Amino acid sequence: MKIEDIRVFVSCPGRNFVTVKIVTEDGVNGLGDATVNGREMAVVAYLEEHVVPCLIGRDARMIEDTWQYLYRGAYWRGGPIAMAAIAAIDMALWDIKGKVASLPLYQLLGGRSRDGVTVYVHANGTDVDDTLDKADDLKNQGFKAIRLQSAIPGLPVTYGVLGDKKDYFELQGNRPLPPEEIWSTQKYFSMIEGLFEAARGRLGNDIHLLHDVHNRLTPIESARLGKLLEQYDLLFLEDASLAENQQSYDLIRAHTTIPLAIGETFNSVWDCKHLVENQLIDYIRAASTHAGGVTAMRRIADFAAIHNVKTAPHGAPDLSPVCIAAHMHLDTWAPNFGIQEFVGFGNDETRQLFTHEMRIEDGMVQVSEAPGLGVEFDEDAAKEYPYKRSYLPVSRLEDGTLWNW
Ligand code: EZ4
Ligand code: CO
Repeated sequence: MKIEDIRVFVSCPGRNFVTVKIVTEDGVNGLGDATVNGREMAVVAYLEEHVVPCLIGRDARMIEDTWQYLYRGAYWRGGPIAMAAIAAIDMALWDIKGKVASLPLYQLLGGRSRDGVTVYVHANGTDVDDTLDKADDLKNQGFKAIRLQSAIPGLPVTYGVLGDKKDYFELQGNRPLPPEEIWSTQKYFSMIEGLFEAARGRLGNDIHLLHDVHNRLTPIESARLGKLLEQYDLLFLEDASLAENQQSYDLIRAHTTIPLAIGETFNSVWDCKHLVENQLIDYIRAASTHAGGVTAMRRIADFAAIHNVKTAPHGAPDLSPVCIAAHMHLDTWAPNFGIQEFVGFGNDETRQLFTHEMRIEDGMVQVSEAPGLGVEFDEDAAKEYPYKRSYLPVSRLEDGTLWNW
C-alpha cells in the first residue's frame, strides 16, 4: 500500500489552517493538521521541500517507522515546525489505517474507555459580572466545566477576552503584523481572586472551574496565585508559568496544592519528562498537531498514566477540526483522560471546509463512528479561502519590556 501523493493546503476560513492529505496507490486518503499559528508557511516549506519527497512510494501502513524516520532520521530534531510536519503526516497515516480497517481511530488505539469526552468551555467577559453571565449560560447549556477569564481593569486588552468580537475567528481576524498587548501582574492580582470568589457565589460548587494564566507569571507569583485560588476548588490552573526550565514547577508545587496543567506548546515527550516523572503537574495538555501526532500523543498519555498525570489536550481555535477529531479519539480511548478544552467546531466557513459527525451532548463530545478520524476536507471550497498572513499578539510589560503573550 504505497503512498502515491501528498498534498499540502493552506486555507483561511477566518483563521489559517495547514492541511495535509496523503493519497495511497489504492485511492485511500488520510488527513492531517500541520497548523502553527503565525508560522504556517514555514511548515508548508518543511513539508513540501523536505518531507514529501522522502515519503512518496513508502508503505502507508508503516506509521511508527515513518514517524521514526522523520524524527530520528533528521539530525536537527524537534521544534514546532518539524513536529507539526511530522504530526500531520502521522495523523493522515492513522486516518488511512482506520479507513483500511473500517474502524474509527479510537478503536485502533484500544477502544472506548468512557461514555463521551467531557469538555471545558470558555467564559470570558469585559468584567466579572459579564464573565459570570456567560458562565451561567454555558452551565445552563449542560457544560460541566468552564474556564473563566475576565478583563483586567486598567489594561486596554486582556488575554482570552473577546470584547466586541463575536468569536475567536473574528478576534484574530486581519492581523498582517502582530498586535501588541500590555501585561501587568499587579493589576491582574487585583482582579483574579474576586473573579473566583464571585464565581463560586453565583455558580455554586456543582461545576468545574478552570483558569488560564497563559504563562504570564514567574514561578513564585504562580505559587502565590495557587495559594490564593486553592479555596475555590479549580479543576486546574493552566499555564501558570512557562516550563522551559521544567524545575520551575518544583518551586510552584512546593507551595500550593492547586492542580496544575501545562503542555499546549510542548513538542515532544521530552518536554513533559521532568514535570511528569516528578508528578509536578496533574494534567498534560499536549496537542496532536504540535507534539508529533497521534503516535506521540499515545506515548505521552501512557508515560503520564504511570505517573498519575491525566491528559487534557489543547483545544484552541487554531487547531483544525482534523486535530480536534484526533483529540476526541485519543480522549475516548486514554485510560487517564481528564478533560478536553473545547471552543466549538469552528465558524460557518470552517465547518463548510471540514465536515464530520462529531456532536456535543450533555457537556460531552461524541466522537464520529466513521472510519479513521472521521473528517472530510473540501479541497475545492478551500480554494475560495486563500492564506492570509496573520499573527498572534506579542505582550509587553507597562515599561515596554517584552513579556510572554
Ligand atoms: O494560546 O490559541 O488554551 N488555549 C490557549 C489559546 C492559545 C492560542 C494559541 O494556540 O491558551 O489561547
Ligand atoms: Co491555554
